Amino acid sequence: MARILADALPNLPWQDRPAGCTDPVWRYSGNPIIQRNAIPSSNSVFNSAAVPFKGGFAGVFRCDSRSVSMDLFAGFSDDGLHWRIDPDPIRFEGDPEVTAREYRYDPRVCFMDGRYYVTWCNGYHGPTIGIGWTEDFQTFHQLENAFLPYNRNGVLFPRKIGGRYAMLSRPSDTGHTPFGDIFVSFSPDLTYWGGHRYVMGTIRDDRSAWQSTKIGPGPIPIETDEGWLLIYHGVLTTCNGYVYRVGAALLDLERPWIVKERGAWYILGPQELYECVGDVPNVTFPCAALCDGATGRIAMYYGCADTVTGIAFTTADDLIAFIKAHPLK
Ligand code: BMA
Repeated sequence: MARILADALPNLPWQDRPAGCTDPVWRYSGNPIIQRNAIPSSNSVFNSAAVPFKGGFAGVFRCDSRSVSMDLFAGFSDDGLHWRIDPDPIRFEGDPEVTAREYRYDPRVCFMDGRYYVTWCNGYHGPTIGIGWTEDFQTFHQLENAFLPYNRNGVLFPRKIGGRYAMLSRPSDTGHTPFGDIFVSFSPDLTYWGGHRYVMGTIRDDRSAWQSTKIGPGPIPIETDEGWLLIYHGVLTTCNGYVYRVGAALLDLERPWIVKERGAWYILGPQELYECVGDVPNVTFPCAALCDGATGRIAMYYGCADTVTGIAFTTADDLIAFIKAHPLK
């Protein structure tokens, strides 16, 4: 039985696997949990991140506006399912040359050393990775951008590895990026990043075609006794455009550029109407996973068709058994 090396989270949002379901991940029956018009200005609310906070939950949400601008908003929840999102965007304190907003999207939130670190795709003469932190989800401080453009999907590990902070990312281009592999970078101070190592890339043949165009890290990696459980997105180019599915892999705990296991089969993909129909059809895009160290349960938040937010459930055991049963060879 795989063990999640994290605190217990008895109030993790949860539904049991439906009778007869053999999928590794199952959706919440009340999906989507956040509608596109959750705040007065929003056209869509998706690709967002939640963490345990003060006995309940807090999060950072991507709300695209009705002028179709992209920005980040704080939100709070008692149960992880019903959210109150602040109608005003997060204002970051810091060097005005860095905090000046072009656009902000696809946040992740990582709790480390008493702080909630936020990483996101930040417009700075092209997309790069912004980093900030908060202790209360009211005051947010912004640090230097982690990388030069172009990069999307910056995802911190929840502890230092070999004495250094570690972050997965996906170097990209300034457009819709028809390529992309996952790398890991290290930093002594969350400002200067280096020691870049290649983790894993696309599979450009039919061993695993759902991840043939590009891949990118999703939620904060989950530490288990079998390795870092990485949930990631993979993209296929079809005659109707990109299709975003979700996969899983296990990375070495101390050398996280070494892939121990990787599934050939996706774990979740656009199949429900709210995942297939929206502003960008056929997108399931995971950005956060709550986990319970006591039971191994995982609740994953994911954007649906770039329009609404859903939640789905699994366990570390289910995911690891699934990727071992359908390994990439
Ligand atoms: C990516 C990002 C994501 C989005 C995806 C599908 O480039 O914009 O936020 O979910 O495309 O449109």
